[in-house]
Amino acid sequence: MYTKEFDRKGRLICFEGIDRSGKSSQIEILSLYLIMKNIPHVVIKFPTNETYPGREINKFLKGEIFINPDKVDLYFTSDRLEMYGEIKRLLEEGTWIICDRYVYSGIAYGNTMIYFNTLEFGKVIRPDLVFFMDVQYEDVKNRKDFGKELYEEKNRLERAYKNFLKLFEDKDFVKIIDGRKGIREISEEIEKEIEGIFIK
Ligand code: T5A
Repeated sequence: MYTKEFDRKGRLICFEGIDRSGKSSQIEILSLYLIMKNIPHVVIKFPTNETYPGREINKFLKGEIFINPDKVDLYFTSDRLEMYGEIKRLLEEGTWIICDRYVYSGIAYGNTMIYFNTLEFGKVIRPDLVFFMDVQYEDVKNRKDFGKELYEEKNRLERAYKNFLKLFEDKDFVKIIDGRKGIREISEEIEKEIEGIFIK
């Protein structure tokens, strides 16, 4: 799945989980922590607003435009493909990248694995660490704004959750976080993990 290794001075840290699992809340806190530690970093939220497919997908998720279901995964994948070059450049120059979703969302939510296999295979930049926010549909269905987006629906989230578990089983670069804990408790766990591995 991954591209050839290159000389990276920065770190690539990704957050994954089902919708409303608390990724953005944690990334906001982590970003403040990295500022305190004087670590230059950039947050990238997939789908992005940096690329044409990313912008189209964001409109689609809000129900503003229609995209044929057969093409949706292709848009998600194309968005990432356009961003890998920039991610590599930033990592080489020493900037840390925090990703709100990554290729694993493409696989866990995906309808058409073939797009992933043919287009993204061999191009993904390997993350240094992935935090998986472990919460299920029942835990998030009453969180604020749940259900506003097209994909936030029971069957889809249950399927994505199971796929994430399968994908992350026995992966040493994945840290599973109990996302039912309080926001502050989780952020302390994340900071401890990052401090332990990357910050001397
Ligand atoms: N998708 C994405 C694909 O199908 N294929 C792909 O390749 C990719 C990249 C993206 C959708 O697209 C799909 C997956 C998604 O369905 P999105 O708008 O980017 O849609 O959705 P999310 O990434 O899920 O972003 P959300 O903002 O919805 O969720 P977050 O960031 O996980 O959650 P957050 O932090 O905003 O929190 C949600 C609410 O919960 C509260 C917060 O205060 C907030 O109100 N909260 C907590 N409450 C209790 N306990 C905690 N620990 C809490 N943490 C946060």
